Amino acid sequence: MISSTIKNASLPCEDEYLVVGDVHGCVDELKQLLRQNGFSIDKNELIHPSSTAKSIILLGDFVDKGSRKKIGETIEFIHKNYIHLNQKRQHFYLIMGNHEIMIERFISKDITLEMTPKRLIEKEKYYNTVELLEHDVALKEKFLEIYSWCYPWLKYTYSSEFSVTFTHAPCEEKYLAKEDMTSYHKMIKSASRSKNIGIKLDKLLAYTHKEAEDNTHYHIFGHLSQPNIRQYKNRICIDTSAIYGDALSCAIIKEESLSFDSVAFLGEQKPASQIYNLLFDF
Ligand SMILES: [Mn+2]
Repeated sequence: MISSTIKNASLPCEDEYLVVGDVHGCVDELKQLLRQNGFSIDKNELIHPSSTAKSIILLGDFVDKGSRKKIGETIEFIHKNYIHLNQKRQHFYLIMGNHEIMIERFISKDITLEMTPKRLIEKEKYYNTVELLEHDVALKEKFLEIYSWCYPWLKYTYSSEFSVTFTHAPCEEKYLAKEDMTSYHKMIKSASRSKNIGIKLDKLLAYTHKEAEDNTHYHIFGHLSQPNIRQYKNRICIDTSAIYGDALSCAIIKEESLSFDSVAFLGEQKPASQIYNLLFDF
């Protein structure tokens, strides 16, 4: 279960934010994306920003789908840099994804997670981090710490005209940036695509376009593995399917400006495969 402790989710607006979509073990692409946006990485894998006003947000789903080696490296990289970058004040933020939630439930032996044969197949097919953590106690401890650091949502408010809310998954407006457990779950996972195969995302998640507005109060999310950044009015998906061989993307927020950048899949591991279900395809 997600911690019910309410964390202050307001981001200081004097900082500039690099907001990265679903990493899924693509740690090399993450490092490259950081390097191309004003961060250097030293021989100990520590991140150094070019200015103290630069912060990083990862939108969740850091793990699973990638190779065991790369998932391990991703956990190590996030863990050490979370501690390193947040020594004086917070510069590195993590948002909870549905994969982090499920892995925590598996490894903490959540009794509400029944180990049916179907569940064991799911574990192998979708949650390959679990097996890795079951065989590496130190890495499991690091993962659990990372898990405890995750926010269900974050919000950047620059002015009455410009704000950006960040969550892992898209969700209905009524759940966005709310503090109850139902809203937490809605911000972390939207309706399952694997249980709704053949249904177009724009039908399955119709609220993403129906509730979209023509203003600069943005909602940026990941989770939906798209072939490129998808935007409709103030709703933006930045999960550009790095682990499926496409790219790792980020949004860059500075004062009232919003821009994007990407790094193509580097081929350091075998890509996963999927059939794309396009968002905002009308
Ligand atoms: Mn996800």
